[in-house]
Amino acid sequence: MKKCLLFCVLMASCAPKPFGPVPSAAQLEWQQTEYNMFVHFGPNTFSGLEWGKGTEAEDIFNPTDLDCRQWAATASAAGMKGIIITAKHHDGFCLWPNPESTHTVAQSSWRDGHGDVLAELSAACREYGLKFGVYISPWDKNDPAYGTPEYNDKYIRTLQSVHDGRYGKIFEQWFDGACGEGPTGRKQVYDWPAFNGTVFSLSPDAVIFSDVGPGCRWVGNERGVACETNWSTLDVEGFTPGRGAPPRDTLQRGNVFGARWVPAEADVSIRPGWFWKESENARVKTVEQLADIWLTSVGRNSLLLLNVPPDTRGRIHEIDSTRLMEFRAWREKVFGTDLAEGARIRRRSGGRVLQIDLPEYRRFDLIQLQEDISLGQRVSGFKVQVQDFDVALENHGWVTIAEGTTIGYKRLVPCETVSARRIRVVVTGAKARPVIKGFGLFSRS
Ligand code: FUL
Repeated sequence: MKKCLLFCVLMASCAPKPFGPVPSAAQLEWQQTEYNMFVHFGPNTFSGLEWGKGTEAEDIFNPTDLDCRQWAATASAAGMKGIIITAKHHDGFCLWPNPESTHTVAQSSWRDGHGDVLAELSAACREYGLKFGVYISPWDKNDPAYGTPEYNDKYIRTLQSVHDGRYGKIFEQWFDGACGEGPTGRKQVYDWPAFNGTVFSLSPDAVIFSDVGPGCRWVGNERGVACETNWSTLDVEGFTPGRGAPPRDTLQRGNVFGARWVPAEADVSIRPGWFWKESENARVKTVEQLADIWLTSVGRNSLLLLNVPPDTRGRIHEIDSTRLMEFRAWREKVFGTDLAEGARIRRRSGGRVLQIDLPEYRRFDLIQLQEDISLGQRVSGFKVQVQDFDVALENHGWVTIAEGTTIGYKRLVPCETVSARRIRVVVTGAKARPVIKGFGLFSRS
């Protein structure tokens, strides 16, 4: 009994402790979703504009066959875990009957003013087991109060009308940083502490997106490309979303010793624009383009938020949904078989070396590494080597096939096709004792 207790105490004292900023439970769950659907839908779907003017008549919003269950079924079949919708874009039009606004579905003749897209989508997400999130643009080109302190109060009540529980749990609140002129030519000074505080008071588990978080950060471009070095930590002191955000290269990389856990989210559209346009039907991204995006986003410690805009019927177009299924098939082909399956994995040198012995020679061209981020992000450099006595006699035959910097939640490292039986990961730099908890090998051919 005593021995057993001593063993437990020893094990506990050897177990790695958290180092630096760590994710909250909500951020961890968010990161594990990996791949979510972004939905841009509103007056722009019907006008063909990317940024509406705010003066559009409410009747312009008139989907002929809205089917949020089709969106949810598509997202689920595509392997996504959640949907985030533009409940309000910069034109100010609200897809729900927001009592704070006179520019909403309630003023349109769509469904005689009784429609509520958020109600339909949140119900569809529940039915399909998806998370539900909202983009509520602070920039409002319609509201006459925009540019005055009164607008901040109205905007807070707007947030409350979505986060008050009527649409169920909201997993992500998307705050776009754009801050242009309102209908009177004035710009707004946003009250970010009050906006964030409102969301947290009603949806304590929501991950808040903005240029600087606090839940997750913009990746610094709209191409779906994080930097190879991508820290989930960021210094946010002195920065505000929109005006005065950190430089874009910082957003792509994070800060190595950043004080807060603010992981990257890569938002990118499956089409050239964010809103649906018939003229872009032939320009939906190819599977090859989506595969590249997967490697540069999810494969570089970022979440992928892929925009799939519904058309004027209010349905995801057949071209887009077919492409999503083809892309899923590609991921299943590549990631469906982990060639490291059955390997004997040994940790050496205080976790700095991971030695992998496969049951036989196997061919691969993609290596997957994962840190246990619940303890913080630690690794700043690594090498992947294979043992080949025929090629190199020095260094016990270890030949480097890939090198990298950060790992984080997930890192996918492409390499030349190699056939190997003994592999090792050597951590060449780390802020604290490395805790690599995932290793995989895949073949893209
Ligand atoms: C940007 C917006 O201005 C675009 O219209 C789009 O919503 C994109 C996701 O964010 O900042």
